[in-house]
Amino acid sequence: MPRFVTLGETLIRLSVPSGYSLEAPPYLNIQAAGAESNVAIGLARFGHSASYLSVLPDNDLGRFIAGELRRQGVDLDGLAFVPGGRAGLYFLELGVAPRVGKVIYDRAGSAFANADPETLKWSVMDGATLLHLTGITLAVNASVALRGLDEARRRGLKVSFDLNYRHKLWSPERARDALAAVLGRVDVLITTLEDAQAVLNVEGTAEQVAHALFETYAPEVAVVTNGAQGASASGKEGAFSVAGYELHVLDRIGAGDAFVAGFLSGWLSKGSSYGLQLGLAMAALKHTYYGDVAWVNRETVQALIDRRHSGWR
Ligand code: KDG
Repeated sequence: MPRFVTLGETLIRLSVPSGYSLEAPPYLNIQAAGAESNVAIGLARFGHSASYLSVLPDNDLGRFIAGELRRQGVDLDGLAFVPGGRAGLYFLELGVAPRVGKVIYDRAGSAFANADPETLKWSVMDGATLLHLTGITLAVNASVALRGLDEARRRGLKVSFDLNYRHKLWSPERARDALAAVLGRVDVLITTLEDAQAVLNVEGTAEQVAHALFETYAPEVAVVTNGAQGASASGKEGAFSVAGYELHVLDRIGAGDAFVAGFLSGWLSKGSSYGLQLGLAMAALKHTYYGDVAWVNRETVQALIDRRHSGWR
């Protein structure tokens, strides 16, 4: 069985109920949320061994985040608690078509952003199969992200990287400069079509962009998601595309991470085409839950895939 490690920052997500404005929240719902911890949760819910490498403040909020990850089955041996720091926050107003959602970050100076790479418990990667991280971590603490890449490479882990561009963290130009040190060193390169265009200036359909990324950066596989349209992969095994699902969107935050968890699980067991199927089913189900977590497991994801194959869409 593969063992996964993900590296990143978990924030506290404070969301106004759907249909309300952040200017007048009747109350705020509190959850632990972060791209890489969402992936660890997805993998753990699939029955995989998933460890989370991060830094949290040694206070009640840090322990709240750790508790949420623990109850999802994520291994926390890679968590370092530091005194005196703070947890990053984000405030969220969910979009309902045609109104787009709104995110306000309050994360400057967080324990993770300020962390010295020496603080992290890199040895949790010993004997693991794959490290996953994203462009968010590169934006928030580049020294930690780059050290993570080195530590994974040194131990012979595969590395998966989701570009995950966040315009509130940095400009496309700054992201492109930082990504130059990363994209040629990963085995699985994942991005949305939109981010590939905006940040990497690669134009075309999802199939064409996946092929271009595979040719340019030579990962084992490049994966491009295109919202409800589906996703494409191009790699050593060949090129594959799978259509997305018709879905009802309650909350899209975390859907990309759900896709990544499904893709990595499927790709490592049966290759890219299965990875795309699991990833898209997992992401579709995530849209139907409030919060960053896809409350699914292997059986519910497989049941959705089977229903589609029996003619339902
Ligand atoms: O993918 C979902 C994340 O973007 C969200 O939970 C917040 O991790 C987050 C971030 O740093 O933006």
